[in-house]
Amino acid sequence: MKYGLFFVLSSLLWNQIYTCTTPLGQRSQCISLYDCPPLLAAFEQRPLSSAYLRFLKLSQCGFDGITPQVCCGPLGQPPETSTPQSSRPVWPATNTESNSNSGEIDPVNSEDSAPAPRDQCGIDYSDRIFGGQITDLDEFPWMALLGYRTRSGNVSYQCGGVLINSRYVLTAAHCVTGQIEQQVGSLVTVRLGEYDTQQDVDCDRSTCAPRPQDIAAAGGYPHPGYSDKNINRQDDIALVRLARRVRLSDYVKPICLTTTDAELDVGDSAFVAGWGRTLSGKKSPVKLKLGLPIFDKNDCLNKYRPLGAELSEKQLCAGGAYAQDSCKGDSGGPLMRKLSNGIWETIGVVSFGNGCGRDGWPGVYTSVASYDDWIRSTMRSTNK
Ligand code: 4AZ
Repeated sequence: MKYGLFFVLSSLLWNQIYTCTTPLGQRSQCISLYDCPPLLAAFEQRPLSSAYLRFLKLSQCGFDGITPQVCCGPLGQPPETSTPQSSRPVWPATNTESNSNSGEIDPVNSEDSAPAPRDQCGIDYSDRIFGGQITDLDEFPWMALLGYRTRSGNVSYQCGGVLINSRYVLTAAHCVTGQIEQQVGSLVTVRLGEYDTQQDVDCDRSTCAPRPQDIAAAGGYPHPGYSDKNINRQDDIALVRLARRVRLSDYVKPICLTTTDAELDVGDSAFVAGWGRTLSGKKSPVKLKLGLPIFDKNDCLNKYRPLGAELSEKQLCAGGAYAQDSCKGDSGGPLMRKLSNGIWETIGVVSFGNGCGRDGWPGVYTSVASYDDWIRSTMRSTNK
């Protein structure tokens, strides 16, 4: 499908950034489609409606190698409509078919400036017993996969994250900035409602889940204190704003953020989930989960100090048993706990470790409680 569109768009050859006029008559810049969130979001809709296709064609201003260049601006109804029929507008905010996948780019909604309200997050109706590794189809419906545009033009999913309201995903700073950009590519898309990455449609014995939702990443906001150079990975936390609101369902729901006063004791059980590397050394195609105990902070400090990683008060340690750990690919995903009222909250973000699953070596997690203010203020300032 994508190559089909590349072909349609390939009528012009142009590879420099230059100013151009969008189909809506605005002056803008001719840049890569992958650097233009509103048009990328339209491009990634499946099925791709003929209206979006037409708008994308009108927006195209060149080609850089195999990458279409677009005159980047908001989607809208272009002035001269040569398409017959349909007097009904099909462009953003006017498409009210709730189940359609034609995916308008939503206007800013002030509800998205804060984490989901406490009565609307962390709800998981699945009732499987922990200890098994494979999750239920509808378990941990807040899990997100972060996709990066590689040099070859493909999307590679390399990090996890959690949905915290209809428009924001919480992840690790090292999943949105630094080495990952050189080693993998830039973050371009977020997948929600995924279960088995090798199946188009995921089903269990009785039901099938809707297809996953792929939404362009409109912005990645790493904590300003994060630096790749810090071996202790302090402030390894980030928010990703989606180019449109996700459709919530049984398979796509936000998780709660832990409240700042929540105490954690050594040995308390916590859980990680994701599609990261398993003992086999390969990334798991299926969403996995694992129960882990909170690890003593002082013991953890003493373990990591000789490696030059001085852990701070804003980090948590969990795990430490052989082969019971998060690993590469789980980064950015959550360390979670289930409260006695059945509500799930995220207490940590998968950050780093000394390898994976080594006996006596817990994984290190960014403590979400320590960043409550930063999360809220960043959501307020970026939801524009
Ligand atoms: C990684 O490389 C990674 N065991 C993530 C988490 C852990 C180790 C490595 C923690 O992304």
